[in-house]
Amino acid sequence: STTPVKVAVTGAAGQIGYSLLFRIASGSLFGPDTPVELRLLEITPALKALEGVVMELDDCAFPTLAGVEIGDDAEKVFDGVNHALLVGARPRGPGMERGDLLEANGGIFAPQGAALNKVAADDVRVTITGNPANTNALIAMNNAPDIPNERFSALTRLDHNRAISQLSAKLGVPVTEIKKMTIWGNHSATQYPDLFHAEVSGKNAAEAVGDQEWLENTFIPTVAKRGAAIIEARGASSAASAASATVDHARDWALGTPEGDWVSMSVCSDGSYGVPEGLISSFPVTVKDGKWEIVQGLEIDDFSRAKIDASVAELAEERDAVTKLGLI
Ligand code: NAX
Repeated sequence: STTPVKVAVTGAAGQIGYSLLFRIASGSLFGPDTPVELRLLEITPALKALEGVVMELDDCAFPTLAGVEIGDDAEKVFDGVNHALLVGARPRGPGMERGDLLEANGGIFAPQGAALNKVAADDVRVTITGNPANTNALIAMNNAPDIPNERFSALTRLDHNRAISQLSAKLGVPVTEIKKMTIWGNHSATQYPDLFHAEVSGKNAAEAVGDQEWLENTFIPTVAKRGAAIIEARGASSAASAASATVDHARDWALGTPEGDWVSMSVCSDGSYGVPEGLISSFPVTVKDGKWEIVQGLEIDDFSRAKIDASVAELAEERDAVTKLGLI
């Protein structure tokens, strides 16, 4: 029998957790032949609700679910984990400034990074979904000195999937015809969804659209502000789509990206495309044998350059703020 893959999920009693856990347990992440053991972290007051979620997981009798452990102590829950999906975060409350938000999340992601550093498996891969995702990932990474930087990532796959969906609707083509989508920069309103390198049925997507006005004034803001539109319509933030994107991200990182395509992941910059080294920024990446590589050699025109630079400047500001707070 195969040894189960240990997957930690934080914020497991939250809305994303309620969708994500069932996807992982049912085999959507590693396929029908790989058993998974779930390690679920919550804050103490949410443990009772989490017990209820675990009752429902039990009631699904998933063949791939080898076990579930829950707790409020990161060092226990993260023990031996191969994948850590850090979803739980502190949302921005009324009257909270960005600095307050970064500080509150530093109080979560610094100790979680340190706990992973201490007890996670040697091959651990860490994905941060909880916002502000890129900077939370930066904090966790910098508090885990023994885990290689390339094992930390932040989720921009939801933005990537949203961009594919918007383009598919605009051109009336199936999503399967769209390849090489890229989200650059921060998972925030400054993100840059790039159609100049994307392909539709093998042809350049920006040319297939042939409408710079739509690209600039409809496509980019629709993708970047989709989260707010969901809240407006649903009365709650995106959850199932965020869970689905988290599964896509972790699966492609573990099992690889398809030949002739790439995905968007926020990873530690090596200076590619002028993004300062050490920032966790979204790039086009391919994955092989569990290792991501930033796609090299793409030509960046002035329009794209300005968009990437603006989003990266925001990431640099966030890094400076958490540096001042002593979080990294
Ligand atoms: P919820 O508020 O429903 O759930 C968050 C859960 O995290 C709660 O159950 C809370 O008790 C728990 N939690 C808080 N602090 C914790 C800690 N220190 N350790 C363990 N658990 C802790 O939020 P939900 O809708 O599930 O969203 C979770 C996070 O994902 C938020 O930060 C949200 O902003 C972020 N998102 C990120 C997206 C992305 O694309 N990167 C998109 C969706 C989502 O907005």
